[in-house]
Amino acid sequence: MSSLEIGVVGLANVGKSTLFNALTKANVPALNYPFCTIEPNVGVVMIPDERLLKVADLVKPKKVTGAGIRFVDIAGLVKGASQGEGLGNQFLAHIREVDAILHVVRYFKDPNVSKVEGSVDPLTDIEIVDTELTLADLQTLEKRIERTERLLKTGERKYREELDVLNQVRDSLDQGIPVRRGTWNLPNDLRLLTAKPILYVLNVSEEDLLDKEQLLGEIRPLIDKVQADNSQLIILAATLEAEIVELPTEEAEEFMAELGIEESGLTQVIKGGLKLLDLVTFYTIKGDETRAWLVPRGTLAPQAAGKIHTDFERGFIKAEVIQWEQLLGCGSLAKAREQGLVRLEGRDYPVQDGDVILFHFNV
Ligand SMILES: Nc1nc2c(ncn2[C@@H]2O[C@H](COP(=O)(O)OP(=O)(O)OP(=O)(O)O)[C@@H](O)[C@H]2O)c(=O)[nH]1
Ligand SMILES: [Mg+2]
Repeated sequence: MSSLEIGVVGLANVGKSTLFNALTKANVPALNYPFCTIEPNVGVVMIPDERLLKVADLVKPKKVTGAGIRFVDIAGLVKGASQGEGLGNQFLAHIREVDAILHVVRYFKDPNVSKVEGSVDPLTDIEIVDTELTLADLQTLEKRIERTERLLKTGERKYREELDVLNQVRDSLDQGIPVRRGTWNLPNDLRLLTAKPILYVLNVSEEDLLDKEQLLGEIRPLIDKVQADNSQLIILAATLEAEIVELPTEEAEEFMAELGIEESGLTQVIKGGLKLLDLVTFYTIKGDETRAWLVPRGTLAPQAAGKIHTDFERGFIKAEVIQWEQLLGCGSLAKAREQGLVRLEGRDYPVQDGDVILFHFNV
């Protein structure tokens, strides 16, 4: 994973592609027509990072590379998608590989934009999508269970264990409990959809944004659900976000202030995503490139090195580490070394957010 991958899901016509466009500035058609997204659309954005810019200002490399977020926009789901309704299941396959799901829920009430599943009702809509993800997972599990049962005949013990877990997960899913609620020892390649963390985006109207208090009162049940699930909730107006990305920075800021928007949708999604997945950022400054990298909190130095190159992980010797602010304070890595502020860390060092790291390895 060189970037964080996020798959966008939701019912038809809720504003997924509008938001995807705003987030990536890509140009996929956003039309008032259900299922206008018929090919999966993929867009990558670099994560804006002030710390990276400051470090680069000091190091003056030829190239500065931020960590990326990759968005995958898929067609709207409908009731029965997992059974092949609508454009259905085929699209769910496009998001098996993502790290997290961005679930767009419609709250704007525009009679001109047809709504496929009845009235505007976030919790019911979420349930429909959840059900489809659950059904898709059940299908994946059934297939896997069949395969494992066949492999069991080889007499290898691990298949017995795998089958037990698969059956337990299936039973739990059958009761409507998403996989992410449990801690299962599942095969890595299974990639169940309900195992992925969820970032909900409530797509509201301009008026809703102007009366936040009223809005928050109205959606209390949704907020409670999101909290109970350990998910994250983002509130934005996709159409406004799409307008904002077209404006020059200064005008965009003015426009946002007028509308009471404190942070752009992209900033909110990035922050929410990093928090949801509990990711930390570290920096490398070697050679021509100063670069930001994302790893899950608790990642040890050799595995962090392995993100850069698999050889780095295999041949890992040690890491020179300094917090970015300390490095800035010293003025250069050489001076930081002189002052004894650069630490030597070994294989058991968990990378901290904001570390600048120089890996030593032999290949
Ligand atoms: N009024 C209003 N309309 C919106 C908003 N967000 C999206 N729309 C409109 O809703 C229609 C559908 O938006 P899309 O972004 O294409 O929706 P989608 O979820 O990608 O739809 P499918 O790909 O067909 O599932 C378009 O006409 C958008 O302009 C919003 O916040 N307010
Ligand atoms: Mg779309």
